[in-house]
Amino acid sequence: MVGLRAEQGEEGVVLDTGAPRLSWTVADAVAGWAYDSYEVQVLDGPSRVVRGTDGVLVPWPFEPLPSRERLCLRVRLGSGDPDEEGSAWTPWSEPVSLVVGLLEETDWSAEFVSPVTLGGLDDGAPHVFTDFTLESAPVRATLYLTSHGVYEAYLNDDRIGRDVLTPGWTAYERRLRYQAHDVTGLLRPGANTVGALLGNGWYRGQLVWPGNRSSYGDRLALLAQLELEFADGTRRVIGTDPTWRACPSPILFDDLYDGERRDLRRSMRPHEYASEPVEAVPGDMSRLVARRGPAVRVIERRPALSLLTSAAGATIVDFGQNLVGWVELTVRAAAGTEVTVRHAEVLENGELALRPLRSAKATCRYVLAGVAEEVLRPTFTFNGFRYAEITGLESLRIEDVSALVLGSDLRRTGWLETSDPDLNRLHENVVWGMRGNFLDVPTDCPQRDERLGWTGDIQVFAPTANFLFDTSGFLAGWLEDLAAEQKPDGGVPHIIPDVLRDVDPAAAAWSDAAVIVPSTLYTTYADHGVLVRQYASMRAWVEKVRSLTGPGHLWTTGPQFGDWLDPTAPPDRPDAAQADPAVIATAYHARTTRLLALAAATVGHGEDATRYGALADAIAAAFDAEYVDPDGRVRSDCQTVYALALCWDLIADEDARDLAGERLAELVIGARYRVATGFVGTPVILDALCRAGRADLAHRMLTETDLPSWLYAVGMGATTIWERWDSMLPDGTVNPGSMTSFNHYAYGAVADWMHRFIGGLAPAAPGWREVVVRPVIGGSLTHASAAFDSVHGPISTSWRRDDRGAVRLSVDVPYGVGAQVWVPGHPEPVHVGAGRHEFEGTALLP
Ligand code: RAM
Repeated sequence: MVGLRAEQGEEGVVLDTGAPRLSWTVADAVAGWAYDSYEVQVLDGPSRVVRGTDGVLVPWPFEPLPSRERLCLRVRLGSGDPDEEGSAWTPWSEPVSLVVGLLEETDWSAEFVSPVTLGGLDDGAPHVFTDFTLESAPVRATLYLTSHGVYEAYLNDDRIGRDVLTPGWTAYERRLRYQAHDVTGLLRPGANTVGALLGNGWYRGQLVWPGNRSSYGDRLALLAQLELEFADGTRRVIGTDPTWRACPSPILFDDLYDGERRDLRRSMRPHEYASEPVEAVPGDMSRLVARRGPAVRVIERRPALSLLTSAAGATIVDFGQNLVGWVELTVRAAAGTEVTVRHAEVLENGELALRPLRSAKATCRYVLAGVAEEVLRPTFTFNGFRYAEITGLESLRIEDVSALVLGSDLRRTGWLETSDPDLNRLHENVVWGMRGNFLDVPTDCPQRDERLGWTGDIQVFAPTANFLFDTSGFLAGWLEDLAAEQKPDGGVPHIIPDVLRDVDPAAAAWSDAAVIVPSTLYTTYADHGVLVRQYASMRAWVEKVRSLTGPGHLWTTGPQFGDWLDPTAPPDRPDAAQADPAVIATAYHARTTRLLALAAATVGHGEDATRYGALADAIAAAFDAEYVDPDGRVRSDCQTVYALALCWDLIADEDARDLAGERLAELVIGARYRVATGFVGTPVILDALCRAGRADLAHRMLTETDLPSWLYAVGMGATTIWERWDSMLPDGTVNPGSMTSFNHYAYGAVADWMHRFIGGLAPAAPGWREVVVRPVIGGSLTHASAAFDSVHGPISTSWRRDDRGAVRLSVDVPYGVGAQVWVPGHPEPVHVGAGRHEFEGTALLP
């Protein structure tokens, strides 16, 4: 069984290229079977046999396709000439359909249009529309559209598609995504109306700090192009131009941070309002790109768990899960009734804890029309919440409330299950942290007046993210924004898209995302194209740091975020860490330069590979000489600096390295297994303990429940990963610091360790072509299983140990992947290929 996909294979995405790369997986291959050729066939079109043994992102085997082309494609695999007798070919894959987007600027005849008097900064969302008449229904109709601001599009009374908050957020000045929808079924002979509501979104709403608006411009605008094809072969294009009109809508106010106000007495139909003309506004068409990853959608509907009464007597709904999205209410009440929904992640003293939201009002208000049953939910905002306070209704039934979970509609690819329910909850919290913060951009948090693409956060979380969900398109697109926002001297902004607009951004671990994130993508998806595209950006960043360090290679200048939110830092000094920022910065410089050298070798820049390899050696040597004592002491002597030095091979002398490992163990034991790391140390601390030969301590630390620890939050009822180890204090009050989110994924980076060391699944070659199966069986765990849906197909492990330490391990490997299996208790690995493999061993740890 062969499964084919084109590019990232995301649902509902038109291709931004006429030469899509193809990939396939092979399921149920008979042992010993292999192919040396593949045949790609366009249904009702040409077919090509190509020699090749790899099915990951192979080049398009035909002439490049033009804009708007659609076709169906299938593949089969085998050896020899498929037409010759005796040749062994698989059956054809299921066909896959491709649609090419608008590749050329000249494909667009529409222009950006904006209302003239409506839709001002303090107005509600305008509706921009046009009417047209059709003599007959078209055989095909495609609507391409995007906006300055966010839009929700309609054809007649039908909402178009399921995507929300489109076109999402990119570096708008340089990259603006458009969407394409097949709307054939929505058109009818006679009168039709097409249009879209426009909200402020990221373009014009608040961003970064309270009251900061219009980061990209102060006029909302729509670009829409409806292309119709009729049975007689004629075509017609209806595009936004100054003949379109604008009118008000039921949305009176909208802002991502503050929420939305809707008057349901007002119509959604443009003809029920007086309308005004629109005018064309400038809009650079060369910025328009098709999206790479999936759109934001409602990805789950969750019923309310319980209704509570707040200390002041208001109704509070508990959804049982901290999540990101909308509250949906079904109500029956008199016209003019005003219903208010406020959101919070936690309760404090029986009320919504609103302080962590800072200035974000996170409030949705509705004035009811008074019809039999009204469904209330917003459009142009989102909230991070577990609790919602609902006021204005005389009564509320629990079955009338649900939470609609919003997020980029990523495909789940990774799972882990253990015998410890607390670890399972921790892992589930990481998954929820990712769901909520992968909302078009990888954000730090989803609830307060921030919600920004902080580079440091995604840099540490990327390996975990790449395992849990298919991030190949999502992060590849975000990296294009990073490169687009990079400064001419190579400086990398601390948030992407960059609305902070620092003049000279360069912070270790944050700006290093420019090199580290593409490297993690290559490891996970073997997408050579990402490295090729990002290479100049990666190199420019390393060169920027080189200019800061000078010939001594030590990066001692600031400002630096350092080991952000180290647990010993006072609540309002998140940067006041134990780790010396120069030690961190220099370690990162070494790490990133090493990754650049590897990338250079991969994309065929041989000279750079040699040069940056030597530079990485020199930086490591400078680190060693300056920051490491012969007795293995690393400057500032705390968990984080040992973790970096050990994980990134920054101590050359073996004895010194062993002593550093011992010192780390001593620090961890001295801290009674509690975490003493911030954003930088946390992702590597358990790996470092394993490198120091103390996997026992890694297990012990992971299962510690006292503050600060991962399981402290679990014990406090957390359902997501918190920004601080103690976002909620042991007495149930909220940390007084001005940054206290309950949904920040950075500390969730530990899940990557859990996948590799508890699940025992680690990639050992790009695209997981090689995998190391090496669960470290210990602590209180009696069984665990992990699964990863790789580009070659599903890989999984499962182990169980009995009371006497006997372990049974099973491993499933797909075609195209080789696994190095370390059976517990055996000194040497076993190498296996496709199939299911069972092993018996003995537990390594008590
Ligand atoms: C905070 C963010 C983020 C962090 C930066 C430095 O405001 O929440 O997590 O990366 O600061």
